Parts: sequence; C-alpha cells; structure tokens
Amino acid sequence: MSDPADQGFVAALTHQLQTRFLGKPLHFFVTIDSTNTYAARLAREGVSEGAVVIADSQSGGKGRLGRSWISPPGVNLYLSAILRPPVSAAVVPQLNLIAAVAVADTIVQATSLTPAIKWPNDVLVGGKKVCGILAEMQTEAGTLRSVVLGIGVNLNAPLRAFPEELRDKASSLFLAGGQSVDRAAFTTTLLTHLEKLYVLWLEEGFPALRPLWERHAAGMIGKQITVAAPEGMVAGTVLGLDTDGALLLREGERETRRVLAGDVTVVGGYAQGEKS
Ligand code: BT5
Repeated sequence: MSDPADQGFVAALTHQLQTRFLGKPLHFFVTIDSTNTYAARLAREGVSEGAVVIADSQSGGKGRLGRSWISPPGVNLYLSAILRPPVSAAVVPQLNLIAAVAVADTIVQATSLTPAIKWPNDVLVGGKKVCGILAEMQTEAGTLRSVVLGIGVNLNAPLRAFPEELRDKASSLFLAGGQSVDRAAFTTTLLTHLEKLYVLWLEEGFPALRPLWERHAAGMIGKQITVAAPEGMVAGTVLGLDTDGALLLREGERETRRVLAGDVTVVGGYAQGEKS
C-alpha cells in the first residue's frame, strides 16, 4: 500500500468494523484484476466464511455475462465476500437480492438519497446505476462449496470517471447528492447490514427478506418492463417477487410468469428522483 489515502481507508475500516464474521479477515489491494477472481481463488484454497477482499481499483472488474465493471482508483468501493451457506446452488441467486437490500439500506443510512433496487442486481439513484452485484459460486461434484458475493458501489466517482456511453446510465452517490461519502464508514455500514441480512436469510429463508427487498423496489412494482432473459425477451407488468426471489410478471390479462434471470428495462425508465 503506497497511497496514504488507502492506508487511511483500510486503517479506519479495520478500526470501525464490529461485525461477527464478515470482513474477518480483510484482504486489501491497491490494484487487482478483479476482487471476485481473487476471492474465488481464496475460496478454493479453503479460506473461512466471512473473508472479504477489497481493492482500491480493478484492472479487470467483472460484470455479469462477460461484461466489465469500470473501477477507477481512489473513489469507489469494490468488495467481494466469501460465504459458505449450507444451501443448494438453486437459491444462490437470492444473495444478489440480499446484497441489493444491504446496499440500499446503507445508502439510506449514509446519505440523504433514495435508492431504488432494480431486479436482480442493480441499485439505482435518480434512475442511474450506482451499484452492481455479481454472485459467483464454486461447486464440487454438484455440491455448493462457496459463494463469492461481489459488490461494486460508485461512491465518489466524478463524471469523467465514466466512459461517455455510460454517462446517462451510471452515476455515483457524490454525483447524485453533491456530497462526498466516507469510504470506510460506508463499507463498515454495508458489511454490518450484509451480515445481519445474511444471517436472517440463513435462519428464516428468503420470505423474511422479501418485504425488505420490495420496500426498496417500489419504483419497479406495477411498472411495465421488458426482460432479456436466457429463454428470450419477456414483457409484462411487475407484480413483485415470488417467495424464492423470482420476479413475478403479469403477462396479458391473467397470466403470471416467473423470471429467474435476465436484464430488465423499465419501459419509459425510472422517473428521476422516484421514491423507492
Ligand atoms: C453488474 O453486472 O452490475 C455486476 C458488477 C459487479 C462489480 C463488482 S466490483 C467488486 C467485484 N469484483 C468484480 O470483478 N466484480 C464485482 P451487469 O449487470 O452485467 O452490469 C454491467 C454493466 O454495467 C456494464 O456493461 C456497463 O454497462 C455498466 N457499468 C460498468 N461499470 C459500471 C460502473 N462502475 N457503474 C455503473 N455502471 C457500470
């Protein structure tokens, strides 16, 4: 670690963190290809649940489906947590939703902004993406061994940090609210919320999380959306979440359809400043 700003961030984070297991230990890098890739390696090597990898910048930050995550230095949060939930691989996508709730709760606590969750893995502010989540699992002979839960949050990125083509779709908490966000305090709050929600999920299952998710996703409910799903394009009105986290859509007059994965577009977009 050469940059004193990074040292301040890590020292403050280590000092403030009072979680039971999440962030213990913390692995910090000034720069890395992808915190998810490194965390997956640690997971394969047998690191215990709760280890967290944080980088100041990523040279190959990953999105879903081979897409990339813009990860400039000094301004944002790039974090991957190693979890070992005793669940089947089928419910792992629920961790995306849990992380989105944790991020939205943290934004509410740390800023005066109103976040909105966009299923399955985005958190928006003012209709623009400020956070992306990437849950990747490691299995062995069909059994789930670990999950790497990657979270990227644009905290203080200035507009010039985003390539031109992203500027009308992406934002940071600083750009949206006009105030810079303390990275260590934000990360501490996020890990605290994430640990609490994860434990609730382990103890009570997804139904306990569903109302928390829906509270931050009110901007989507009742909206007409299209989803680029693995099975093709799907269109309908959002009814909410099923008990397992699948998105429930109304198609036509009566038909209800479950969507398990995909990229959502809200027809007409999220209204600017919409309450979630
Ligand atoms: C995601 O993918 O949103 C998941 C992003 C996960 C990033 C974290 S950072 C820590 C950890 N380590 C990693 O390597 N990854 C995780 P997806 O839904 O596929 O969205 C990707 C798309 O979002 C890109 O194709 C761009 O259009 C847009 N995008 C890229 N960088 C962005 C940024 N910094 N802020 C907002 N949008 C961005």
